[in-house]
Amino acid sequence: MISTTRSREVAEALETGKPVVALESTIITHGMPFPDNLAMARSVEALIRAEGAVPATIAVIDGVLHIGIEDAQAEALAQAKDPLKLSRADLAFAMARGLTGGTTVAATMMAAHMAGIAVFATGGIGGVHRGAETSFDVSADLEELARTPVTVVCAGAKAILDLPKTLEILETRGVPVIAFGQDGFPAFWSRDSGLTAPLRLDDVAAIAEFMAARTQLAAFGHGGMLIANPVPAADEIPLGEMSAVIERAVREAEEAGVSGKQVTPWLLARILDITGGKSLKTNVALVENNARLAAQIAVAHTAKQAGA
Ligand code: PSU
Ligand code: MN
Repeated sequence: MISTTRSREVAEALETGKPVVALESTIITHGMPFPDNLAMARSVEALIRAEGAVPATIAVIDGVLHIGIEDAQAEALAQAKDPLKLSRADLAFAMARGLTGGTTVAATMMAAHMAGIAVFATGGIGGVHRGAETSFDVSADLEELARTPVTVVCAGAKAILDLPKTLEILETRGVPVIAFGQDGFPAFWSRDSGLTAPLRLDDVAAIAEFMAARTQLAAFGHGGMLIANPVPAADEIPLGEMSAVIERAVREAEEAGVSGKQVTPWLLARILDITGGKSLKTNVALVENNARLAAQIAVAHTAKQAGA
């Protein structure tokens, strides 16, 4: 038997129609080292509360799918030995086997939608990897965005991916990609990727309007949408500076024969090493920035639903 549980705070918020923001946990288990991962997990929850919304960090702990975790559980996840990285393909597997793992963007979207949560904040989404024409490595995150109606706030996608191909797949699969407050599609550590985002919106009310309009067209079976929120200027590492680091890490991953779901965590850890921790500081800043925006969107979205 599989089981799902909601934290008290999240259950109460959902039952009374308060704004809730989902958070993923692969970023805790595989995206950042301890103790920075734990500090980040705590600070994003605090930022969401400060905006008047309730955070719901999603993870599988001993086979139970948690929608909202307690601080002690975040602490355990942040230090877990060999936790799994759970995407659509293996979420139910971990639950059936009583295992522990962080949920990716794809699996977090599934859980959020099941729980009735419409807004989700993360750092960066997975996408089409460089060399995908031979490796076929395309993240399940893109497929999930195409099918599951959750608004995902991210800082774009990392330039470890093939960004033009990633945007092409999102367009093909009917996923709106909206840059927030600028024309350019942001590239995670960098505010600009050199690519123009397909859509642009400049304020939270306009995003809530767009979400409501899509809900009205639900008969067409819409999936999610992506809000690409550039990292604050004070924290960014310009693309020019990141490019050489990324090239090197991607080359080394190929030489080491890294494949499958190890690719993204391996590259993240390697880039952190090469930049001497500078990339991590930017990573934390952009996740915090996304949590703040996601909370504001959730507040505007619930107000709109309530007819306010
Ligand atoms: N990108 C990041 N940091 C991350 C991830 C992606 O900048 O931690 C994680 C997210 O959980 C994302 C997952 O959903 O990696 C994508 O992995 P894959 O490419 O194997 O689908
Ligand atoms: Mn992959």
